[in-house]
Amino acid sequence: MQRTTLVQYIRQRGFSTPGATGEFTSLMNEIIVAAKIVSLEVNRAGIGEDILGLTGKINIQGEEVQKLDEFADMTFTTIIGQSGTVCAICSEERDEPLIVPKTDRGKYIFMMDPLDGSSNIDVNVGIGSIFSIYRKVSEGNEVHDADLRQPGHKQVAAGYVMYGSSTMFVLTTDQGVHGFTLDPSLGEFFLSHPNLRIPEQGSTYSINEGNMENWDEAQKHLVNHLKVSDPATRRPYKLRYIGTLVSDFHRTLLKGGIFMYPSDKKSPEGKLRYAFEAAPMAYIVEHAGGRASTGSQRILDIVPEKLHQRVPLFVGSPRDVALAENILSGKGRSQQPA
Ligand code: P6P
Repeated sequence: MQRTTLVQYIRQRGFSTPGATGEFTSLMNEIIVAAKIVSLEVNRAGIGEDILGLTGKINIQGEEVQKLDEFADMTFTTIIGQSGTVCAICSEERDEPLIVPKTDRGKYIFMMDPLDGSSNIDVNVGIGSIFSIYRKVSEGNEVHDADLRQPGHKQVAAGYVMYGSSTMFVLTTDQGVHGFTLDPSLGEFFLSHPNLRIPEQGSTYSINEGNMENWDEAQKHLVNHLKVSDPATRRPYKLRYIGTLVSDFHRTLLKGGIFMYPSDKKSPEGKLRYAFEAAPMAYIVEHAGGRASTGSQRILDIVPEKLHQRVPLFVGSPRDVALAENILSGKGRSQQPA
């Protein structure tokens, strides 16, 4: 049986895109190389060289930087920075954007969370890389703020690499959401999950209930509503929470349900970063028929005010996210017994 590789898929997409110059194809191929290198390092972490553990540094998010965080950030930055396809690289791990030297600039902006789920690295739980690609919008060769603070609906592509029981590369451009699984014996990603579509409604909710005392009353009401038994609405929902966005999102994408990281007293703007986590996941889920909001506003409509802006995130099956918005707005509370 003919098995399509990710490289072949990208090339075929390029051929079928009017006016394509090949620059996007080149950029995607560099992302694939970086993903394979990080996957290799993640999968042999703990064997031989000392790649696990902390670097002793704190990043702009105020989080302890793991050695694998730094490795992933350097790998993606170096490979993509030299590709001649991007003019700026923004990373969750870096305070400031990296502006590519004029001689190496291309027309794309690359945003990434190089290694998401750091707290799970040393305990061998799923982690991942998240990326997002925009076109430069300002005139001329200089990179401006407007290029780095675009609303999520301006993305031209978004995806993630999940370093789990197998390494998966999930990608959306403007032609559906597709999953590719790495065959380590060949070092190639093969199409394994074509045309992913999220179920209209799921039966799981995903949230860190350890934060409950910090939630507002509407959030508490929403989670309690999901726990009440009502077979007609598939309740009670099951709780699934891994603590790595890529893993919790991937399960939600395949099985349906809702992932929530609301704002709370501890994180008044929410914890997750707009450019590096919420916007790419929102772009992917909408292309798979799902929905993503802050609980009241569509994620992809937000114009970020700063590079590391955080937002609340409710993402998943359209019916589940709509129910959450309904209850959070207070409208749904009267009809929905807790
Ligand atoms: P908490 C990982 O650190 C991360 O950025 C996301 O991958 C994940 O969804 C979230 O934070 C987990 O946060 O507060 O539950 O540990």
